[in-house]
Amino acid sequence: MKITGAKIFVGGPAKNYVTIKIMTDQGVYGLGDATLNNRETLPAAYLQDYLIPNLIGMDPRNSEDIWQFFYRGAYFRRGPIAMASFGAIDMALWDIKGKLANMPLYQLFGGKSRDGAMVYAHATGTDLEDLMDSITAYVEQGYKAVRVQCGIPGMPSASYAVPETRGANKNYISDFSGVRPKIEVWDTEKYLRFMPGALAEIRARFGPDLKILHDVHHRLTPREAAQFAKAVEPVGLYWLEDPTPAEDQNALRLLRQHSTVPVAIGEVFNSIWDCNTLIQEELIDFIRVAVTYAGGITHVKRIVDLAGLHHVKTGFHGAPSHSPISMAAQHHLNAWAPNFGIQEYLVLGTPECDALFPSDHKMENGMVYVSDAPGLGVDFDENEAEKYSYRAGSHPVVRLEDGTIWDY
Ligand code: GCO
Ligand code: MG
Repeated sequence: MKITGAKIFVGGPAKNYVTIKIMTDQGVYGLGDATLNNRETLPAAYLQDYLIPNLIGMDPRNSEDIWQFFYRGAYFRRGPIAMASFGAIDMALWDIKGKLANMPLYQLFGGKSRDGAMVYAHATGTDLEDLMDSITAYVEQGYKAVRVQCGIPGMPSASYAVPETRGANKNYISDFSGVRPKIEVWDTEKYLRFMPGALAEIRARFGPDLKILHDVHHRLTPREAAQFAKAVEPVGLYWLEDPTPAEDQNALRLLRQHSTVPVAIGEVFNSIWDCNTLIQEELIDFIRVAVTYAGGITHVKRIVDLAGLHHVKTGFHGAPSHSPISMAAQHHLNAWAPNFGIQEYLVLGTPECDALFPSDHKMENGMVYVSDAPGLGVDFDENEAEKYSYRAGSHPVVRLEDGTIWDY
């Protein structure tokens, strides 16, 4: 069996997705997602210029060997662009494998460990009351877990994932006004004064059962993160996400010495080597990698197995940055993983998105039920894809009030 060709599509209804379709001499094709948010043209070029010409003629069933060929063969290993590109090919090869076996992917991993996988939604508010309304709406839809982000009093601009005006829906994933980012202003002291009390009020309002998550988005120093984690301990958070910049593996040691709050990290990690120390030293509770830019199913499965040895559960990244193709790959891993924790899930479910990526993975009452179709269980409509093209976008850049650059 041979790979005969592959096509790349960049674009989408609400944001740019990078989709690969790999064709074979037996008519079976596979789909992969190489979306690297706000840098989408880069994995597309890596795939187009180097990886696809090498793929042609290879046996698509040898997904492990193909992964090793590209990873080791690159010499300059890791990094989000390369790993997103390898990841997309890997997903597509698993999709082909599942279709050849006539089985949904979770069967090839070891079958189902659960019926449905719990997901969390994103609640956000300009102020605490606005946020309470947003949480209520999700609770009423049946969600068991909600990530909560709130505007900080006195902060000169909206902070991470928080809209400018009440009830608005902020697209903080991409600002499509071009490659020049918007500037957001941040003040750690105001955040540290306000947020622990706000989280306590949310717990008091919604009672003990709601799983409350909060994302610090890498903005605290290790000492500040330890202080924050200690302060929010009585809230009983499901997790505290990215309290410190993710490159600094030492940072979490100090937090661990001061608090038992569960820590989630890893959405910017690309490799098992980025989380090896954190997992083996049991400094984290949830690993947040995504199958897209952490090298696909083959590599993420290794991370999941390593994590399982150290009581670390999964909490895969699922911001709208990812297309329904990589989300489908994660639904299959979530159905199987013995150490599954939770899945971040934002309903892309617009008619345009469903038309571009038809699938029958189901979301009901805050749980995802994986599709039983062979392979990934998601398709890609090339005619629909012709409606969309690449639009340049960017993440905001954060500055302190005196102008100093800070972490987004
Ligand atoms: C999350 C993330 C995202 C990122 C986004 C960047 O927890 O969902 O922090 O919201 O900001 O993926 O592109
Ligand atoms: Mg995050």
